[in-house]
Amino acid sequence: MIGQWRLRAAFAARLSRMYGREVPAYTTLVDVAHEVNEDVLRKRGADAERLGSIGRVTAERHGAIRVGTPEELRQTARVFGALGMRPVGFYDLRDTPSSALPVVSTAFRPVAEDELARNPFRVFTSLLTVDDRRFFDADLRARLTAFLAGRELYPPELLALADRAEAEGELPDADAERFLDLAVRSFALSTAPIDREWYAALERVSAVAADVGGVRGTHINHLTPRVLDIDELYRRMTERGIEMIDTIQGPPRWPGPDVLLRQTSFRALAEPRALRDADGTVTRGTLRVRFGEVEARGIALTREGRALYDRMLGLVDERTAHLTAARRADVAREVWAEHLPPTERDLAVRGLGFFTYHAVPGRPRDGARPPADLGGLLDGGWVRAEPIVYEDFLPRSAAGIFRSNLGDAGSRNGAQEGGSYDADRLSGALDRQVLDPFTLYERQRDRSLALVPRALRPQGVS
Ligand code: OOG
Ligand code: NI
Repeated sequence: MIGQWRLRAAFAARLSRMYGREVPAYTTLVDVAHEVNEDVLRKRGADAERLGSIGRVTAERHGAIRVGTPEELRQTARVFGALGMRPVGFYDLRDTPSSALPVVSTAFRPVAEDELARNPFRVFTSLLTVDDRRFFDADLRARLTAFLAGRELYPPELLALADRAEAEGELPDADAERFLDLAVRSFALSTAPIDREWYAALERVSAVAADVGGVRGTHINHLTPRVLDIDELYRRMTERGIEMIDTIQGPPRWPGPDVLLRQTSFRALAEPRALRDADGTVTRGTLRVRFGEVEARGIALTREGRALYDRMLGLVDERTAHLTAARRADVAREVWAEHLPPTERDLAVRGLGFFTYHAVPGRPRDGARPPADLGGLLDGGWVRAEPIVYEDFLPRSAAGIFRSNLGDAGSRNGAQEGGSYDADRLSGALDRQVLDPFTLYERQRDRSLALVPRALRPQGVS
């Protein structure tokens, strides 16, 4: 029998091998990420593993896919449900300035601590908002709806195996093999010819719409390994002659603790695709859609910490409105130094970062009473704080990654109403609850905190 986490780990590894064959520069990215991780481990020792064991970090990947309809999204949830992955977080990218991104998104990922430690594979999954009138007029919407209704992303046999794996938590070896084979193949780039005119009609609205609604299947759009020093990785990739996008998205490099998520990518490469002309002839052309991304993960921020992060981004925007992109990083470092505490201890005490808390063995001593406040407990060595790693995504970084890899900005009709979309509506479309990431981190922290008072109670006192 193969249990869910082994299925998940095997799926992530096979998907990574397949993507490496499809997009060879991705293999270079993975190799360089591993080299950097080994160097960081040598230099920093145990400290390098503060946000995850090297085993976890080496295997860690996230992928991104895009689907066209709620039904396709529900089927996707069944496939990932088999791997112990649940929808977490809601991201609405439709208002992104200067690029047409007609999608709302969630990420499928494991949620339990031990499952994340075993293999944290996650997939950022975007749903095309076909009924958003700012992007699609009545005619295009009707054609798109008809096109999407006529395709099948996953074979029924795969979905049946997925339902069994989800319900039973495991599959017999032979079924597991079949499931993995069908699942990985569902995310390969399709060789079916693309209708050139249809693809172009969608591309005029949005390159993302064309990537979703212009083809007969879905595919991995990018895969992302995790790296322990993203600035060093950026340098080494550039040295190897691979053209990277011009920034690292997210927080700047700074001397304090890593928080949230920093990401960068190499530019989408021209891939050969079969294109069909109006007269039926099929020719080979190329499309630039798929790329490789890399990320460094930091400490999860509380709601207050996240509000501070968003405020800091706003401040950086204000101060850099007239400056070059290169100066932006310097200004961001200044803003960070002004606002974000420079130590894990202060992130914890000011309630900005998520940690789990653990009574230090050896306490209580001499019947002394522990201090009542978190700062006192940490400073007096009564309690140790372990950072909780950020497992989710950042909407602005996601928009930046989408945007930097689109050839054309597309178009949006500002005179139309987009219609509101939120986590509840996405839960309805999915028929599964979209979980709130903050709640998950809070529960993890609170479970650890609940054990502390008992462990610290002076002996003999009950
Ligand atoms: C998803 C972009 C978002 C990330 O890491 O923020 C993303 C996409 O391009 O489909 O993957
Ligand atoms: Ni990504």
